[in-house]
Amino acid sequence: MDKPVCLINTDSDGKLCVQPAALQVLQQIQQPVVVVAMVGLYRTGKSYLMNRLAGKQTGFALSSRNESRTRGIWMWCMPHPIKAGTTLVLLDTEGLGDVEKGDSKRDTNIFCLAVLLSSTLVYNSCGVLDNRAMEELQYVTELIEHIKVKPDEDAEDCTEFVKFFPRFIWSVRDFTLELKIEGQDITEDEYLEFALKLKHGTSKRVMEYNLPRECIQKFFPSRSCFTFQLPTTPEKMSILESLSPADLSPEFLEVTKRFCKFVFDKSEVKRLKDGHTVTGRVLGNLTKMYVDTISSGAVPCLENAVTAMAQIENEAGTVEGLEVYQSGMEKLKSSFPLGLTQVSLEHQRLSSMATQAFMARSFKDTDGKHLRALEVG
Ligand SMILES: Nc1nc2c(ncn2[C@@H]2O[C@H](COP(=O)(O)OP(=O)(O)OP(=O)(O)O)[C@@H](O)[C@H]2O)c(=O)[nH]1
Ligand SMILES: [Mg+2]
Repeated sequence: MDKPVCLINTDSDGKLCVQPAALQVLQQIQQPVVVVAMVGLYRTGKSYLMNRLAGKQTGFALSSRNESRTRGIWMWCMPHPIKAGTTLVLLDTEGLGDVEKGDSKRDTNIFCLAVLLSSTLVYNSCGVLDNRAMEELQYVTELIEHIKVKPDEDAEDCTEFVKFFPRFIWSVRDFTLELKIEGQDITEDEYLEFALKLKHGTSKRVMEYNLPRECIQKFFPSRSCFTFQLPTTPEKMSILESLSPADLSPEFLEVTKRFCKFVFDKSEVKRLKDGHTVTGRVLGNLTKMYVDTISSGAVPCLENAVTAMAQIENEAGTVEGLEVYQSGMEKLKSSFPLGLTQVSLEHQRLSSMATQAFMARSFKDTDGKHLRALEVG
Protein backbone atom coordinates (compact mmCIF):
# COMPACT_ATOMS: atom_id res chain seq x y z
CA MET A 1 0.00 0.00 0.00
CA ASP A 2 1.61 3.26 -1.02
CA LYS A 3 -1.03 5.36 0.71
CA PRO A 4 -3.66 4.99 3.44
CA VAL A 5 -7.24 3.90 2.73
CA CYS A 6 -10.41 4.57 4.63
CA LEU A 7 -11.28 1.55 6.79
CA ILE A 8 -14.32 2.81 8.69
CA ASN A 9 -16.60 5.56 7.52
CA THR A 10 -20.16 6.74 7.95
CA ASP A 11 -23.09 5.46 5.86
CA SER A 12 -26.04 7.57 4.70
CA ASP A 13 -27.84 6.94 8.04
CA GLY A 14 -24.89 8.36 9.95
CA LYS A 15 -23.82 4.92 11.23
CA LEU A 16 -20.26 3.66 11.18
CA CYS A 17 -19.59 1.19 8.36
CA VAL A 18 -16.58 -0.70 7.02
CA GLN A 19 -15.25 0.19 3.58
CA PRO A 20 -15.17 -2.90 1.30
CA ALA A 21 -11.98 -1.75 -0.50
CA ALA A 22 -10.07 -1.74 2.80
CA LEU A 23 -11.44 -5.18 3.69
CA GLN A 24 -10.14 -6.44 0.37
CA VAL A 25 -6.67 -5.14 1.23
CA LEU A 26 -6.78 -6.95 4.58
CA GLN A 27 -8.10 -10.17 2.98
CA GLN A 28 -4.84 -10.41 1.01
CA ILE A 29 -2.66 -10.21 4.14
CA GLN A 30 -1.90 -13.69 5.46
CA GLN A 31 0.78 -12.46 7.86
CA PRO A 32 0.20 -11.69 11.56
CA VAL A 33 -0.45 -8.00 12.12
CA VAL A 34 0.88 -5.49 14.64
CA VAL A 35 -1.81 -2.82 14.92
CA VAL A 36 -0.97 0.67 16.15
CA ALA A 37 -3.91 3.02 16.59
CA MET A 38 -3.68 6.76 17.28
CA VAL A 39 -6.53 8.48 19.12
CA GLY A 40 -7.02 11.84 20.77
CA LEU A 41 -8.62 15.23 20.59
CA TYR A 42 -9.17 16.81 17.21
CA ARG A 43 -6.40 18.76 15.49
CA THR A 44 -3.59 17.79 17.83
CA GLY A 45 -1.13 16.49 15.22
CA LYS A 46 -2.19 12.81 15.25
CA SER A 47 -2.03 12.26 11.49
CA TYR A 48 1.33 14.03 11.27
CA LEU A 49 2.85 11.71 13.88
CA MET A 50 1.33 8.69 12.16
CA ASN A 51 3.11 9.70 8.96
CA ARG A 52 6.37 9.73 10.96
CA LEU A 53 5.62 6.15 12.05
CA ALA A 54 5.01 5.26 8.42
CA GLY A 55 8.39 6.81 7.62
CA LYS A 56 6.75 9.05 5.02
CA GLN A 57 6.60 12.78 4.51
CA THR A 58 2.93 12.65 3.55
CA GLY A 59 0.20 10.00 3.67
CA PHE A 60 -2.54 10.45 6.25
CA ALA A 61 -4.15 13.77 5.36
CA LEU A 62 -3.55 16.63 7.79
CA SER A 63 -6.15 19.07 8.98
CA SER A 64 -5.95 22.77 8.36
CA ARG A 65 -6.10 25.56 10.91
CA ASN A 66 -9.88 25.65 11.14
CA GLU A 67 -11.08 22.34 9.79
CA SER A 68 -10.77 18.82 11.18
CA ARG A 69 -9.56 16.39 8.60
CA THR A 70 -9.55 12.74 9.54
CA ARG A 71 -13.05 11.28 9.39
CA GLY A 72 -13.72 7.76 10.57
CA ILE A 73 -10.68 5.46 10.78
CA TRP A 74 -7.98 5.32 8.11
CA MET A 75 -5.59 2.43 7.62
CA TRP A 76 -2.08 2.06 6.23
CA CYS A 77 -0.52 -1.41 5.94
CA MET A 78 3.20 -1.94 5.39
CA PRO A 79 5.87 -4.55 6.05
CA HIS A 80 6.89 -4.23 9.69
CA PRO A 81 10.15 -2.21 9.74
CA ILE A 82 11.92 -4.58 12.18
CA LYS A 83 9.78 -7.71 12.69
CA ALA A 84 10.19 -9.90 9.64
CA GLY A 85 7.10 -11.84 8.55
CA THR A 86 4.66 -9.41 10.15
CA THR A 87 2.65 -6.54 8.75
CA LEU A 88 2.39 -3.18 10.49
CA VAL A 89 -1.12 -1.73 10.35
CA LEU A 90 -1.41 1.93 11.28
CA LEU A 91 -4.89 3.16 12.21
CA ASP A 92 -5.39 6.92 12.24
CA THR A 93 -8.65 7.99 13.82
CA GLU A 94 -11.04 10.89 13.70
CA GLY A 95 -10.30 13.60 16.25
CA LEU A 96 -12.39 13.43 19.41
CA GLY A 97 -14.29 16.25 21.07
CA ASP A 98 -14.82 18.43 18.01
CA VAL A 99 -17.54 20.88 19.08
CA GLU A 100 -18.68 21.43 15.49
CA LYS A 101 -19.32 17.72 15.15
CA GLY A 102 -20.80 17.57 18.64
CA ASP A 103 -21.37 13.82 18.58
CA SER A 104 -20.01 12.31 21.76
CA LYS A 105 -21.51 8.88 21.06
CA ARG A 106 -19.58 8.69 17.84
CA ASP A 107 -16.42 9.73 19.70
CA THR A 108 -16.94 6.92 22.22
CA ASN A 109 -17.43 4.42 19.39
CA ILE A 110 -14.25 5.56 17.61
CA PHE A 111 -12.29 5.30 20.87
CA CYS A 112 -13.68 1.81 21.62
CA LEU A 113 -12.88 0.58 18.11
CA ALA A 114 -9.31 1.82 18.43
CA VAL A 115 -8.99 -0.07 21.74
CA LEU A 116 -10.58 -3.23 20.32
CA LEU A 117 -8.55 -3.36 17.13
CA SER A 118 -5.08 -2.31 18.24
CA SER A 119 -2.17 -3.98 19.97
CA THR A 120 -0.72 -0.54 20.80
CA LEU A 121 -2.92 2.47 21.48
CA VAL A 122 -1.31 5.90 21.24
CA TYR A 123 -3.31 8.60 22.99
CA ASN A 124 -2.27 12.02 21.74
CA SER A 125 -2.86 15.32 23.52
CA CYS A 126 -1.47 18.81 23.52
CA GLY A 127 0.21 20.79 26.30
CA VAL A 128 0.73 19.20 29.69
CA LEU A 129 -0.65 16.26 31.66
CA ASP A 130 -2.86 18.31 33.95
CA ASN A 131 -6.33 17.65 35.26
CA ARG A 132 -7.88 18.95 32.07
CA ALA A 133 -5.91 16.43 30.03
CA MET A 134 -7.20 13.67 32.32
CA GLU A 135 -10.79 14.90 32.01
CA GLU A 136 -10.46 14.97 28.24
CA LEU A 137 -9.63 11.29 28.42
CA GLN A 138 -13.14 10.60 29.81
CA TYR A 139 -13.51 7.89 27.17
CA VAL A 140 -11.53 5.45 29.31
CA THR A 141 -14.13 5.77 32.04
CA GLU A 142 -16.80 4.61 29.60
CA LEU A 143 -14.96 1.56 28.28
CA ILE A 144 -16.48 -0.73 30.86
CA GLU A 145 -19.99 0.01 29.56
CA HIS A 146 -19.02 -0.29 25.92
CA ILE A 147 -16.93 -3.45 25.80
CA LYS A 148 -17.80 -6.85 27.24
CA VAL A 149 -15.37 -9.65 27.90
CA LYS A 150 -18.00 -12.40 28.21
CA PRO A 151 -21.44 -12.38 26.59
CA ASP A 152 -23.47 -13.31 29.65
CA GLU A 153 -22.08 -10.93 32.25
CA ASP A 154 -23.76 -7.62 32.98
CA ALA A 155 -21.23 -6.14 35.33
CA GLU A 156 -17.70 -6.70 34.16
CA ASP A 157 -14.75 -7.35 36.32
CA CYS A 158 -12.32 -4.69 35.09
CA THR A 159 -9.33 -6.87 35.85
CA GLU A 160 -10.42 -9.09 32.94
CA PHE A 161 -9.96 -6.23 30.46
CA VAL A 162 -6.32 -5.89 31.29
CA LYS A 163 -5.40 -9.17 29.65
CA PHE A 164 -6.75 -8.18 26.24
CA PHE A 165 -6.22 -4.47 26.08
CA PRO A 166 -3.46 -2.83 24.04
CA ARG A 167 -0.24 -1.34 25.31
CA PHE A 168 -0.85 2.36 26.05
CA ILE A 169 1.39 5.24 25.00
CA TRP A 170 0.58 8.83 25.84
CA SER A 171 2.12 11.27 23.35
CA VAL A 172 2.15 14.80 24.70
CA ARG A 173 2.64 17.44 22.00
CA ASP A 174 3.90 21.01 22.26
CA PHE A 175 5.28 20.16 25.68
CA THR A 176 6.97 23.18 27.21
CA LEU A 177 7.61 22.18 30.82
CA GLU A 178 10.87 20.90 32.21
CA LEU A 179 10.75 17.26 33.26
CA LYS A 180 11.33 17.87 36.96
CA ILE A 181 9.51 17.15 40.22
CA GLU A 182 10.66 19.10 43.26
CA GLY A 183 13.86 20.02 41.48
CA GLN A 184 14.69 16.44 40.54
CA ASP A 185 15.00 15.32 36.91
CA ILE A 186 12.38 12.73 35.99
CA THR A 187 11.75 10.52 32.98
CA GLU A 188 8.72 10.90 30.75
CA ASP A 189 7.25 7.70 32.22
CA GLU A 190 7.70 9.07 35.74
CA TYR A 191 5.95 12.24 34.61
CA LEU A 192 2.99 10.16 33.44
CA GLU A 193 2.88 8.20 36.71
CA PHE A 194 3.02 11.45 38.65
CA ALA A 195 0.06 12.78 36.66
CA LEU A 196 -1.85 9.55 37.34
CA LYS A 197 -1.39 9.73 41.13
CA LEU A 198 -4.64 9.39 43.04
CA LYS A 199 -5.87 11.76 45.73
CA HIS A 200 -6.92 10.51 49.14
CA GLY A 201 -10.49 11.01 50.22
CA THR A 202 -14.05 10.07 49.35
CA SER A 203 -15.60 13.41 48.46
CA LYS A 204 -17.33 13.73 45.09
CA ARG A 205 -14.55 16.00 43.87
CA VAL A 206 -11.84 13.56 44.82
CA MET A 207 -13.72 10.67 43.21
CA GLU A 208 -14.18 12.62 39.98
CA TYR A 209 -10.51 13.50 40.04
CA ASN A 210 -9.47 9.89 40.57
CA LEU A 211 -11.83 8.15 38.15
CA PRO A 212 -9.98 8.66 34.81
CA ARG A 213 -6.65 8.02 36.55
CA GLU A 214 -7.91 4.80 38.10
CA CYS A 215 -9.27 3.61 34.77
CA ILE A 216 -5.98 4.25 32.97
CA GLN A 217 -4.07 2.48 35.74
CA LYS A 218 -6.41 -0.52 35.76
CA PHE A 219 -6.99 -1.00 32.06
CA PHE A 220 -3.51 -0.16 30.82
CA PRO A 221 -0.82 -1.59 33.08
CA SER A 222 1.78 -1.35 30.25
CA ARG A 223 1.96 2.37 29.72
CA SER A 224 4.58 4.85 28.60
CA CYS A 225 4.84 8.53 27.80
CA PHE A 226 6.67 10.62 25.21
CA THR A 227 6.84 14.42 25.39
CA PHE A 228 7.32 16.25 22.09
CA GLN A 229 8.42 19.86 21.73
CA LEU A 230 7.04 22.10 18.99
CA PRO A 231 8.26 20.53 15.71
CA THR A 232 9.47 23.81 14.21
CA THR A 233 9.27 27.57 14.52
CA PRO A 234 5.72 29.04 14.63
CA GLU A 235 6.02 30.64 11.19
CA LYS A 236 6.87 27.32 9.55
CA MET A 237 4.07 25.36 11.25
CA SER A 238 1.66 25.86 8.34
CA ILE A 239 4.05 24.14 5.93
CA LEU A 240 5.06 21.38 8.31
CA GLU A 241 4.31 18.60 5.86
CA SER A 242 6.82 19.87 3.32
CA LEU A 243 9.64 20.60 5.76
CA SER A 244 12.85 18.62 5.52
CA PRO A 245 14.49 17.29 8.72
CA ALA A 246 16.89 20.26 8.66
CA ASP A 247 13.92 22.57 9.25
CA LEU A 248 12.58 20.55 12.19
CA SER A 249 13.78 21.09 15.73
CA PRO A 250 16.49 18.60 16.78
CA GLU A 251 14.59 17.91 20.04
CA PHE A 252 11.44 17.04 18.12
CA LEU A 253 13.41 14.78 15.78
CA GLU A 254 15.08 13.03 18.72
CA VAL A 255 11.79 12.27 20.53
CA THR A 256 10.13 11.20 17.29
CA LYS A 257 12.97 8.79 16.58
CA ARG A 258 12.77 7.34 20.09
CA PHE A 259 9.00 7.14 19.88
CA CYS A 260 9.06 5.27 16.55
CA LYS A 261 11.73 2.87 17.78
CA PHE A 262 9.74 2.17 20.95
CA VAL A 263 6.53 1.55 19.00
CA PHE A 264 8.29 -0.82 16.58
CA ASP A 265 10.20 -2.66 19.34
CA LYS A 266 7.42 -3.01 21.89
CA SER A 267 4.19 -3.36 19.90
CA GLU A 268 3.12 -6.96 19.79
CA VAL A 269 1.23 -8.96 17.24
CA LYS A 270 -2.50 -8.50 17.75
CA ARG A 271 -4.17 -11.47 19.45
CA LEU A 272 -7.74 -12.52 20.10
CA LYS A 273 -8.91 -13.16 23.65
CA ASP A 274 -7.90 -16.83 23.45
CA GLY A 275 -4.41 -15.84 22.31
CA HIS A 276 -4.94 -16.69 18.64
CA THR A 277 -2.76 -14.58 16.34
CA VAL A 278 -4.64 -12.05 14.22
CA THR A 279 -3.66 -12.01 10.55
CA GLY A 280 -4.67 -9.24 8.14
CA ARG A 281 -7.56 -11.40 7.00
CA VAL A 282 -8.80 -11.96 10.57
CA LEU A 283 -8.37 -8.24 11.33
CA GLY A 284 -10.70 -7.46 8.42
CA ASN A 285 -13.35 -9.87 9.72
CA LEU A 286 -12.88 -8.61 13.26
CA THR A 287 -13.31 -5.00 12.17
CA LYS A 288 -16.48 -5.84 10.27
CA MET A 289 -17.90 -7.73 13.22
CA TYR A 290 -17.17 -5.00 15.77
CA VAL A 291 -18.45 -2.21 13.52
CA ASP A 292 -21.66 -4.11 12.71
CA THR A 293 -22.21 -4.82 16.41
CA ILE A 294 -21.66 -1.19 17.40
CA SER A 295 -23.81 0.14 14.55
CA SER A 296 -26.67 -2.13 15.61
CA GLY A 297 -26.52 -0.56 19.06
CA ALA A 298 -25.15 -3.69 20.76
CA VAL A 299 -22.02 -3.93 22.91
CA PRO A 300 -19.04 -5.70 21.31
CA CYS A 301 -17.87 -8.76 23.20
CA LEU A 302 -14.32 -10.15 23.12
CA GLU A 303 -15.35 -13.74 23.69
CA ASN A 304 -18.03 -13.66 20.97
CA ALA A 305 -15.36 -12.33 18.63
CA VAL A 306 -13.22 -15.44 19.18
CA THR A 307 -16.16 -17.75 18.40
CA ALA A 308 -17.13 -15.77 15.30
CA MET A 309 -13.54 -15.57 13.99
CA ALA A 310 -13.01 -19.30 14.61
CA GLN A 311 -16.18 -20.12 12.67
CA ILE A 312 -15.10 -18.01 9.68
CA GLU A 313 -11.51 -19.32 9.68
CA ASN A 314 -12.53 -22.96 10.18
CA GLU A 315 -15.05 -22.86 7.33
CA ALA A 316 -12.49 -21.19 5.06
CA GLY A 317 -9.90 -23.78 6.20
CA THR A 318 -12.21 -26.64 5.19
CA VAL A 319 -12.70 -25.12 1.72
CA GLU A 320 -8.93 -24.54 1.37
CA GLY A 321 -8.14 -28.13 2.42
CA LEU A 322 -10.65 -29.52 -0.07
CA GLU A 323 -9.17 -27.42 -2.84
CA VAL A 324 -5.68 -28.76 -2.08
CA TYR A 325 -6.97 -32.33 -2.26
CA GLN A 326 -9.11 -31.85 -5.36
CA SER A 327 -6.51 -29.98 -7.39
CA GLY A 328 -3.95 -32.71 -6.49
CA MET A 329 -6.34 -35.40 -7.64
CA GLU A 330 -7.02 -33.52 -10.90
CA LYS A 331 -3.29 -33.45 -11.63
CA LEU A 332 -3.05 -37.16 -10.83
CA LYS A 333 -5.73 -37.93 -13.41
CA SER A 334 -3.38 -36.85 -16.18
CA SER A 335 -1.05 -39.74 -15.25
CA PHE A 336 -3.82 -42.37 -15.37
CA PRO A 337 -3.85 -45.37 -15.64
CA LEU A 338 -2.13 -45.98 -12.29
CA GLY A 339 -1.99 -48.98 -9.98
CA LEU A 340 -4.22 -49.13 -6.89
CA THR A 341 -1.25 -48.82 -4.51
CA GLN A 342 -0.04 -45.69 -6.24
CA VAL A 343 -3.50 -44.10 -6.13
CA SER A 344 -3.86 -45.04 -2.48
CA LEU A 345 -0.45 -43.55 -1.62
CA GLU A 346 -1.30 -40.38 -3.50
CA HIS A 347 -4.66 -40.19 -1.70
CA GLN A 348 -2.87 -40.40 1.64
CA ARG A 349 -0.33 -37.75 0.68
CA LEU A 350 -3.01 -35.31 -0.56
CA SER A 351 -5.22 -35.95 2.49
CA SER A 352 -2.36 -35.05 4.78
CA MET A 353 -1.60 -31.90 2.74
CA ALA A 354 -5.29 -30.95 2.93
CA THR A 355 -5.26 -31.42 6.73
CA GLN A 356 -2.13 -29.29 6.99
CA ALA A 357 -3.75 -26.53 4.94
CA PHE A 358 -6.80 -26.70 7.22
CA MET A 359 -4.71 -26.71 10.41
CA ALA A 360 -2.76 -23.65 9.29
CA ARG A 361 -5.99 -21.65 9.42
CA SER A 362 -8.21 -23.36 11.93
CA PHE A 363 -8.48 -22.68 15.63
CA LYS A 364 -10.88 -23.57 18.40
CA ASP A 365 -12.24 -26.49 16.36
CA THR A 366 -12.48 -28.20 19.74
CA ASP A 367 -15.02 -30.84 18.80
CA GLY A 368 -13.27 -31.46 15.46
CA LYS A 369 -16.46 -30.59 13.54
CA HIS A 370 -14.67 -28.76 10.76
CA LEU A 371 -11.86 -31.28 10.46
CA ARG A 372 -14.48 -34.03 10.07
CA ALA A 373 -16.25 -31.93 7.43
CA LEU A 374 -12.95 -31.88 5.53
CA GLU A 375 -12.50 -35.63 5.84
CA VAL A 376 -16.08 -36.30 4.68
CA GLY A 377 -15.74 -33.78 1.85
N1 LIG B 1 1.50 22.84 17.20
C1 LIG B 1 1.66 21.69 16.54
N2 LIG B 1 1.08 21.53 15.35
C2 LIG B 1 1.26 20.35 14.73
C3 LIG B 1 2.04 19.30 15.26
N3 LIG B 1 2.03 18.27 14.39
C4 LIG B 1 1.26 18.67 13.36
N4 LIG B 1 0.81 19.94 13.54
C5 LIG B 1 -0.01 20.75 12.66
O1 LIG B 1 -1.32 20.77 13.23
C6 LIG B 1 -2.32 20.66 12.22
C7 LIG B 1 -3.13 19.42 12.47
O2 LIG B 1 -2.32 18.26 12.28
P1 LIG B 1 -2.97 16.84 12.03
O3 LIG B 1 -1.86 15.86 12.08
O4 LIG B 1 -3.85 16.85 10.85
O5 LIG B 1 -3.87 16.74 13.35
P2 LIG B 1 -5.00 15.64 13.67
O6 LIG B 1 -4.96 15.47 15.14
O7 LIG B 1 -4.77 14.44 12.85
O8 LIG B 1 -6.33 16.39 13.21
P3 LIG B 1 -7.79 15.71 13.03
O9 LIG B 1 -7.62 14.51 12.19
O10 LIG B 1 -8.59 16.78 12.37
O11 LIG B 1 -8.26 15.40 14.42
C8 LIG B 1 -1.56 20.61 10.89
O12 LIG B 1 -1.55 21.90 10.35
C9 LIG B 1 -0.17 20.18 11.27
O13 LIG B 1 0.81 20.71 10.40
C10 LIG B 1 2.67 19.52 16.54
O14 LIG B 1 3.39 18.67 17.08
N5 LIG B 1 2.44 20.74 17.12
MG1 LIG C 1 -5.99 13.48 11.59
